[in-house]
Amino acid sequence: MSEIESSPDGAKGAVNRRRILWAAGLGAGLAGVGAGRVRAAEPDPNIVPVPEWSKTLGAGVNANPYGKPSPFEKDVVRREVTWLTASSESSVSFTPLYALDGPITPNGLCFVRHHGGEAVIPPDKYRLMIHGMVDKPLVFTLEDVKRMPGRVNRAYFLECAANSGMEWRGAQLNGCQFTHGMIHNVYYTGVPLRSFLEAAGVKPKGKWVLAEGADAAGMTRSIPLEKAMDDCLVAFGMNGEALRPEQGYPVRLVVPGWEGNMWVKWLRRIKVGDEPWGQREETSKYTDLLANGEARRHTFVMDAKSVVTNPSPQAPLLHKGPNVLSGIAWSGRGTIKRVDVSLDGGRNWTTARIEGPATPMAMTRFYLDFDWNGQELMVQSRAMDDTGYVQPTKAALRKIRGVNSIYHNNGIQTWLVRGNGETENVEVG
Ligand SMILES: Nc1nc2c(c(=O)[nH]1)N[C@H]1C(S)=C(S)[C@@H](COP(=O)(O)O)O[C@H]1N2
Ligand SMILES: [Mo]
Repeated sequence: MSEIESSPDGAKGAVNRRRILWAAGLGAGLAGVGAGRVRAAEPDPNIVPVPEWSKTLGAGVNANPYGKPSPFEKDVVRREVTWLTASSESSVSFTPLYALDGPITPNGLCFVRHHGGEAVIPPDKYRLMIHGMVDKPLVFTLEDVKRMPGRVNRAYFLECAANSGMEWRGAQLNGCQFTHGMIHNVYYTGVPLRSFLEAAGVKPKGKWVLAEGADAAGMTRSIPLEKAMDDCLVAFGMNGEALRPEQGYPVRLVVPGWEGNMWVKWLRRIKVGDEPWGQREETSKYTDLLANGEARRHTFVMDAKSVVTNPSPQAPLLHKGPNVLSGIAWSGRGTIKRVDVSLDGGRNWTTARIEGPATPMAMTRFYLDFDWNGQELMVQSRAMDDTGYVQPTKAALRKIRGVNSIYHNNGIQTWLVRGNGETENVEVG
């Protein structure tokens, strides 16, 4: 199958992907969009005998007190790209987007990004401090956090600003797990941050908050008070259970639509101040150097973006005839309104079917049923949100941002599907 199977870190040999010119390889007769008929095997009871697994009793109801995926799904796991970072305590593992469906990411497969490894916090020792320019500094236990009135459940995507960051200078990593896998989308249970700030009483001079984590990195970010009072959450649950340790157990900050770095895990304190603090993660990191030498900073919002997850390099096309193309789209500015798909490198577009909830700042699933007769395809998707923003091409993005950037690459992705179904990360020029 794909080379990802043989090299678990995915990327070796994927460097310098072939740059495909606009018209290259595109003959006449592109795939007809629309469903054909799936041909199933003739029903002959003699060739479908009672299978082995029907002849003995299976395992009991509590063989796994905490359930696990089927052993046949053992390859559906987070993966690292080992050459990307020097140590795994300050690194990232990627969501296996190619093997997932629907809009929600399972807890055990949410990508993980640490700067100082995972903090282990006994829940009875947990404390959240609200201080700085407030009338009354407060300290909350975990029980206090859970007793706050106004608890909510909200699905939001979290995307690291560096997602697709390795692709700024050209197609590089061969799989949507690696090009787009620094994203997850879960249901958070938590309390609006506003409630904590109001309890402490923000002084009129307070305009920013500093959020700090209790991990060895002590990660800190400045957040405008307006955002903190708007939709940020102090979250303790994900997809109906406690936060996973790697996602910040017992409490993390949720900053809807804004870059993942601001979603401080193992949240320890919120300090109110009158200006941003200029921490490492908002100066030397998470700024983008433009071609003219100026740096874009405080680029908080994640713009609309999408990617086709099937087919993709780790999920090649296996059958001619009817196929289901699938992908995800999201926008930090609002709700995904429409996703268009091209099978010919951006010449012709068909509107995909959005399926399942499309809510503000959450991941949205789309499908396109299409027929494949074995010809080469150049698969792309283009997201639009309810502000009217349209996901740009990579060429358009480079025109404004140059190629020095790491962060905020939301350009349109292209997958080349070859005649044998194998799929590769390419760019149309
Ligand atoms: N305390 C703390 N919070 C943190 C980080 C960290 O290293 N320490 N990493 C940040 C970054 S860069 C991202 S992209 C997200 C990743 O969240 P996840 O690990 O749940 O995917 O958490 C953010 N919050
Ligand atoms: Mo990040």
